[in-house]
Amino acid sequence: MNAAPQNLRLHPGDALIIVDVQNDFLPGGALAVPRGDEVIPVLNEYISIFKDHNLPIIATRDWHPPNHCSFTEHGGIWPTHCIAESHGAAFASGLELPRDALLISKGTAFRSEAYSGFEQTHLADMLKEMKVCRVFVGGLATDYCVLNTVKDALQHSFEAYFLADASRAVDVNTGDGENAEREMNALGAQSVELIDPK
Ligand code: VGL
Ligand code: ZN
Repeated sequence: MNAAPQNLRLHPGDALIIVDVQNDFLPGGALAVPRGDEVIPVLNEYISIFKDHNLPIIATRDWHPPNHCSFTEHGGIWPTHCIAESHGAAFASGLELPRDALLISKGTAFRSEAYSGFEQTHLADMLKEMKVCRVFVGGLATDYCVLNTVKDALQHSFEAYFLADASRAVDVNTGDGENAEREMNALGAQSVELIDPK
């Protein structure tokens, strides 16, 4: 239970970033990620580990206006999803986010897509202010918001780890998830898993 991710000793300067674990991305949701619900118990384990180490926990959420440019009816490629304040945009009820988790809303401007938690948000400044050096990123979906959040973390000079057991891919095309993981690894983000997942 209290195992750190795979041979890594967590220390001050580490932070957990949970990406878009929202109803619309779960099975039955508007933009369901296959087996997306499987990340919840695993992320709850990561949450409890980071909490035990007194390390910051950040949760990003897709938080779109009703006319967002990513929606098919407005010229985008996705079904309408994660409208700010809607049930679909709420965090999965089983996700045990601590009260002091830091929330990052993204994709809030109708004109621009924002897959990454760093895009048009204060996430980078926030992390630097907290003296964070390493980020551990997992959630939904591997091939979009997790991938882009990891890439931006590296761009901002954070060390980034991909929580492989706590992420699932949309897989619009077969292999998208695997390719995304390969891309993250090639850019320098190591994949990690819990030592003893439930
Ligand atoms: C996402 C597609 C559209 C994600 C968000 O969270 O990965 N994917 N909006
Ligand atoms: Zn979106």
